[in-house]
This record gives sequence, C-alpha cells and structure tokens, in this order.
Amino acid sequence: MEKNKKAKAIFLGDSKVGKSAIFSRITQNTFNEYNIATIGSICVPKIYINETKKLQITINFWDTAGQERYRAITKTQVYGSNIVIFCCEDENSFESIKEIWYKECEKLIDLSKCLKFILKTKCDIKCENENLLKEIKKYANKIDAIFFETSAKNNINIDALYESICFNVEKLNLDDDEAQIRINNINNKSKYNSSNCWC
Ligand SMILES: Nc1nc2c(ncn2[C@@H]2O[C@H](COP(=O)(O)OP(=O)(O)OP(=O)(O)O)[C@@H](O)[C@H]2O)c(=O)[nH]1
Ligand SMILES: [Mg+2]
Repeated sequence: MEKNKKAKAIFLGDSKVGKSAIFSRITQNTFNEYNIATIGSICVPKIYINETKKLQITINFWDTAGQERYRAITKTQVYGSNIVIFCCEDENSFESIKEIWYKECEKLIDLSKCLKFILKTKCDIKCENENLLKEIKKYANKIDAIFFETSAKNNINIDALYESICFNVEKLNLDDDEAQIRINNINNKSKYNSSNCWC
C-alpha cells in the first residue's frame, strides 16, 4: 500500500449498555450473553483497505469500562481518538451520553474533528418509550453524529456500522501509521491478531 494511516475508535457509555458486545461483534463476530463488566480497556485493531486509492487504514478499536469507578482510566483512553462511538440503551444511559460522556470527551479532544456515532443498542428488545428514538436521533443530528440502532445479540446493523466507519474514516485528517510502514519496510508478513495493538 502506498498510504498507511491509523485511526483510533473508542466506545463510550454507561456500564451494561452493550459496548463490549458490539466491540466483540465488530472485532471477532462473537456474542457472549454472559459478558463480565470491562475493567480498564482493551484494544483490537482492524485493517481497512481501499485498493483503488492504495490506502490502508488500521482502525484501533478501544472498548472501555462504563462503571463509574473506572471512569478515570476510561477518560485517559479518550486522548487521540478520531472516532467516538457513544452507546446507550434507554433513557438513563442516553441522559448520561448528554450529561457525562459527551461533556467529558469535549474537554479532552476536539470533537469537531472526530467522526461521531450514537448507537441505541439492544434493538432486539422492544423499547417501551417511543419518544426515546426520536430524541436520540434529534440529539445525534445536533452533535453531527451518525445514528444506528444495533443489536449485537442478533447481529443487526453491526456490519452497517463498521461499513459507515470505514466509509467516513477516509475523510478524517489521520496520522501515518508508522508501525505499519515499518513492518512493510522490513517485509514482515505477520498478521495482526487480537493480542497485538499498534497504537
Ligand atoms: N438482548 C440483548 N442483550 C445484549 C445485547 N448486547 C449486550 N447485551 C447484554 O447486556 C449486558 C451488558 O453488555 P456488555 O457488552 O457487557 O455491556 P458494557 O457496556 O460493555 O458494560 P461495561 O463493560 O460494564 O461498561 C450483557 O449481559 C449482554 O449479554 C444485545 O444486543 N441484545
Ligand atoms: Mg464492557
């Protein structure tokens, strides 16, 4: 590839909204009903290639902990993010996006330069509040975020989300992926795996 770039995508939102479930679907196409709460954060890279443009982008996906006691660690992971994926499942977790996650993020990075997503997760479960979807969409519009209703369990809109990330990531002003360029230069053919993170 002629151009090697890197991007950092981070999942943010309250505990139990289903961040890890979407992260696992995107990075490994798996779903575990009995996921334990995330402690700290985990990074898994995925490589996006645009053959026509001879462009390769390593997207480092970061899963973070939503629990309040890990919030300090989660905040440190926000630095350097190009793609922010806010997740909510109900009124309370939506309120947290507005009042906590978005505001915290704004203090740490320039969100106007980021690709932003808002996910209403667990859409396999019927939502009692019909107004909620409208409210989330309205807010997504206001902050210039792309909205998706997703279900990691039933694999709904996960591919669409990933495709939208790849489609839009090219428009960002990204850093060169020096780790990847170095690897290409020494002609190392080894592939990334989930235990490696080139961040
Ligand atoms: N029905 C349904 N349940 C889901 C879905 N996604 C996640 N869950 C369940 O919701 C619970 C919490 O999901 P997690 O992905 O661990 O939540 P999290 O946001 O990562 O939580 P923290 O790591 O504590 O921040 C788990 O019991 C999952 O099985 C979904 O799409 N549908
Ligand atoms: Mg988690």
